[in-house]
Amino acid sequence: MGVEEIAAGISRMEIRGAAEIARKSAQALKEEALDYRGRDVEELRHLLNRGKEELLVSRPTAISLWNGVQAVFKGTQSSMGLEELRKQVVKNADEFIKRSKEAVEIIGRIGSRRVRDGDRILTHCNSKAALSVIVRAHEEGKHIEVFATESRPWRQGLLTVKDLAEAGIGSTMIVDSAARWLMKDIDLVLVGADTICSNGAVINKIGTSQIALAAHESRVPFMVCAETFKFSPKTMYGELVEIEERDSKEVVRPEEVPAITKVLNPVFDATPPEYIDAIITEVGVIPPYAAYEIIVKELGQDFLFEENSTR
Ligand code: RI2
Repeated sequence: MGVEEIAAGISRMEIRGAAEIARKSAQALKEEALDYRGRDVEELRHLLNRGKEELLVSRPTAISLWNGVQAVFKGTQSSMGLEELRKQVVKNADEFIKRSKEAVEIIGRIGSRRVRDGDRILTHCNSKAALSVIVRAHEEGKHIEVFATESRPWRQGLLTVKDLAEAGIGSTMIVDSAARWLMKDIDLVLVGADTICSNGAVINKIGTSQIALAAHESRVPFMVCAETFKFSPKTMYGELVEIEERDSKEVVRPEEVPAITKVLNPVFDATPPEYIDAIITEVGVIPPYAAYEIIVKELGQDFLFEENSTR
């Protein structure tokens, strides 16, 4: 599939999940470079930059997509010849895809140590990073009970209960608004992330912040499972995260509400760091306030300044 088809698939959410959209975007740019049959390095560079812009607008909230695309372009100086540029793009894309998959597995191993035998775990939406922790704990023989929210309006919870069943784990689904009612019976909340800001705030599926609030009220540990490429260098320089609002038809059919009625469909929200007990990454378990360190150490100071110097 070419860049255009991948970008369209991501914006229609046929391709979804913050890590998966980043991997598919890297793959699309790799194929763009491999399929180029011209002999003009500037033409290839133009095609890759055009592809980058198309991919970046497909899902504006998840920084994983931006970090994934940036990783593909790393070290592609303008002095490079055609074959050198092609090789670098392919190498970067392969490395990003490989490391991103390894990261999920490492998060599972590290996160499972925070799951106790007998824990009742609540998860929201469909996060492969959060599921990696849950499945790993199950594989290690821990007796866990898993509750999954439906995650309206896209209902990613249906994917979660299927993923769990495929791993041999039964689970219980609840409607999103039952989360606080259930919290008295929960021992641990595990969710994913689309973007983690430099102040430790976590952008994730709409409803995450309400669950975090309910967990905080009930003293239930609330942990975010996220690869380091979900941390946002842009927020370090003051940029705010755009909260994607999608078509109201994902919430109700037009004929279900009076013409005078509006329907709002924001699909992400922000959870402040004070409601987050830990962020489980592939480089370790960190407090949300260590997000700044992760951004600088994992993405590199020079890279940050370079990106912002072109503003
Ligand atoms: P992984 C998803 O967004 C959910 O918000 C999920 O928590 C997050 O991406 C991270 O998912 P959407 O694609 O990368 O369902 O952990 O809108 O799979």
